[in-house]
Amino acid sequence: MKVVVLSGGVGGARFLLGVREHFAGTDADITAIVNVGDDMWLTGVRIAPDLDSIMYALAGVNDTERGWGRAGETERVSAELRAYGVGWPWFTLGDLDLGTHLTRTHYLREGLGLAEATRRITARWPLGVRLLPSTDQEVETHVHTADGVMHFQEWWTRHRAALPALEFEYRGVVDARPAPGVVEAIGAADVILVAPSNPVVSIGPILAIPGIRAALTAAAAPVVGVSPIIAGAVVRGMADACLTAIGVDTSADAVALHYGSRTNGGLLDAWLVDETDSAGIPTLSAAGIRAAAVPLWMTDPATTAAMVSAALELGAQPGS
Ligand code: FO1
Repeated sequence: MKVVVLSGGVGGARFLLGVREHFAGTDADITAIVNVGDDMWLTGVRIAPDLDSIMYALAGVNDTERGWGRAGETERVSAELRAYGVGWPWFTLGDLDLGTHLTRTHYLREGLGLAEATRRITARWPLGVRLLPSTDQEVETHVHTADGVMHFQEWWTRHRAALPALEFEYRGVVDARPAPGVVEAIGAADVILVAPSNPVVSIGPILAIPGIRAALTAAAAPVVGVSPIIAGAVVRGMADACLTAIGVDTSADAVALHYGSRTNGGLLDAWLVDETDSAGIPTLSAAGIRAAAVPLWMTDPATTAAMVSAALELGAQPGS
């Protein structure tokens, strides 16, 4: 079975742990198409937070308490960079993490694309999931606020998404193309899952890459999304600040309607919501999105695997 997952970083990583768990012991081929909108150049290195969050989580070397970066991390280089006054004082590059950024930068400087650099970097660990960046081009999310325009990382980590966002701009997207393997993976998939990642700054920049939406629309496989919103609140992160900015309510139904039904040129065939959000199912059905409700808390890989199993069942049902 060929499984494609559209994914952001931390939430996507948890979801992918469940996908891998669900298919453990089978010959399933799992590909994650990962957001690059959070990526940036800083102190001479290329940082790809979502690719790295997923790689570290699947490799079991992530810092589960802090939610990002490597476990057992030290910050000696970062302290030196601060002493020199370079980089962002509010953005810490751990020493182990810097090893990843240096390796990536080395490959990019040799002329490889991000997809090939990622293939070589991830070969270090038996992840059980192939990680594909959505694009090899540099597409970076910038946030327009009343205080000016800034890179997504500055808005997110320095301002904790507290500055009201007026607009999200996926800078560079018009010239971007899907990374090698992305369109092929979508076309060959038996099922396409949309992780419960931030719809605006994680899934949004993937869908905005010219060619990806068309590939999803044309795919033979069902597209099943999992709600990142439970009972009107974000499961993690600050997605509500992003949804408000684009005029979408923080509710499971509103996010599904924002993605839209494939029957009307949108993204989804089906949408999995939490049990507490089951009241919205008839509205979604009326909009051409088949929906079901199950517990959506991704407390551990086994619980998440049960959720993945429900998403696959929903995807396999005949169309609405
Ligand atoms: N998040 C923080 O809140 N503070 C940091 O200093 C920080 C550093 C950092 C370095 C590398 C990396 O891959 C991620 C890092 N993150 C940090 C997490 C990141 O800013 C965001 O959580 C994601 O980009 C949003 O998904």
